[in-house]
Amino acid sequence: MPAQLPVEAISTLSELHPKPSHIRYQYGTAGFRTLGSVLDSVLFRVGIIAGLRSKKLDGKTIGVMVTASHNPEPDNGVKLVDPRGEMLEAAWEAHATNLANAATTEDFINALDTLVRVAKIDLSKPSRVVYARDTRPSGPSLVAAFEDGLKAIGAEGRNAGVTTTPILHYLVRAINTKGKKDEYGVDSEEGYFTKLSGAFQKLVAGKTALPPLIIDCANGVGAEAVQKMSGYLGDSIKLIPYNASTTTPGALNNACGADFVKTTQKLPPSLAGDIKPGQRACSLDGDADRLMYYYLDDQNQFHMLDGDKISSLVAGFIVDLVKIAGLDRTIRVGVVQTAYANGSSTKYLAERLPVRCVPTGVKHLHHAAEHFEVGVYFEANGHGTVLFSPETLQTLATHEPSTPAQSTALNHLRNLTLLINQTVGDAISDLLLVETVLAHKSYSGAEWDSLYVDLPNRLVKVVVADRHVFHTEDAERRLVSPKGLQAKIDALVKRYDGGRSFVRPSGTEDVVRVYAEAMIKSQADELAFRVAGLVYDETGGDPNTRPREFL
Ligand code: 16G
Ligand code: MG
Repeated sequence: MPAQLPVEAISTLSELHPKPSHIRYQYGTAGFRTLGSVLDSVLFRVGIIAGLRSKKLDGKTIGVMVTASHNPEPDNGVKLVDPRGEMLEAAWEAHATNLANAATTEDFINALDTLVRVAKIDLSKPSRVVYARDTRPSGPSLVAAFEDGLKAIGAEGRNAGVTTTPILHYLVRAINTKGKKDEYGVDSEEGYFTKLSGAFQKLVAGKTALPPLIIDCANGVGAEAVQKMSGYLGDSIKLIPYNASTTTPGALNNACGADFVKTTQKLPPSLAGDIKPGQRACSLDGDADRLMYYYLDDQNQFHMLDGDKISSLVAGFIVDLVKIAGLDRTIRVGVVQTAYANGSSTKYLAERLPVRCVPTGVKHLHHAAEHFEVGVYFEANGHGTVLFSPETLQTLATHEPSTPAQSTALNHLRNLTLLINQTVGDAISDLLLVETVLAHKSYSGAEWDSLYVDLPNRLVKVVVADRHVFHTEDAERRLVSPKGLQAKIDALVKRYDGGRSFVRPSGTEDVVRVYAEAMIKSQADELAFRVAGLVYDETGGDPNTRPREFL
């Protein structure tokens, strides 16, 4: 008889983690995410789901990260990581949603039974799960609920403690490739720090010393990782962590962090006075998978260097190295962006290399980037990385350079494959990458910034009765429904010099987002608000409560 679900254990433990009756959960672009206080049952169930996913994949290790990234401190969340360190396969997102919403223990067990049958899971296989959490106060009790889930399904758990999302992704890949040809690194935090810092030191050896870098850690888990990384970097670069108060209540992501900088286009107030004209600094988000750079010019004016600027800097550098190494016929470097990419960045990049636009969300970018030999992907919000295809890694490992210049470029490329965390966007890996390029180019923040001039832009949220009536096409750049709305937007956009605007439902908040850009700031603002007005009216918004700025 085939192995059975341990129904008794699941049932007993499930009763300790009942689902609140009034909540509907959804496994969205960033996993399950909502108030930490209502996630207990979800975490318990995710423990079981992770165990089943591992069994389905022949006992490979699955990752689970407990975090709500840049959200406010009371929120929390959880996401699953597949064996290569990538996001959970889409079909299982639906399974996870379904299981999280089963009303009772009995319904939950029935849903598990169905999943085991439909997905043909062999329950006799082993199951292994590695998990970690960020610094949120709700973390420890949610992890305890999750561990009950592991116990219920009989999965072997490895607790990676408090660490960043990208380190957890690294661990998953390192564990699953251990002792294999494509071994990703030693499967420990130390392995991660050693791998990245070693590559960085080689890449910047002999270059002009880099100035110390102020890092706003969003009062999150990145602070601990930055401090640890500092110890491994020797004197190659000095990192100065700011906003490193991980235990101060309410401090996480509050008036600091990458999302604050990107959405307000301002310096975190806690840094004011400490960064000097000409100096650059950067912000991580609450789980250290996003990165925003910025600097003050000689007039003390703030300038932001976002994901698009990082992408342009990095892609240009890699294209040059590939060319110098004599590999430009075999290795095609491409860039993946979303509709939020600044129009100037797209223009700058498209003049130099292939550029693809995909819908918002890391998994879309990641998959599109895999189609290039070297795929550079960044969202404007600062999440991104660079992927080297297996064939490219092979080419880099075996290529015989014929000149000293080729040999140097080849070595740099090899070290880049080690420096870059290819599983997912990683703020710490990305900032070392940025510093590498700046060291090679001897660029200041201002010189980097001058690669192209950002078009002024504006992002507006519209609260609507039902955001699910909004459907998009063409990588979210056009609406297909509500019918007729896109034509109105088109007519409006035409009236603005350099105008571009698009509307999409958020995947993480109950709002519709409107983006607009134009040649001058006041026009970008006006266009965004006018389009927001169209959206508001279209969905039956009450004229008396129409926000005033929607003209
Ligand atoms: C999530 C996504 C991020 C995306 C954002 C958009 C992952 C890991 N994260 O944070 O890539 O930019 O959602 O949010 O995929 P929105 O749909 O609310 O605009
Ligand atoms: Mg994040």
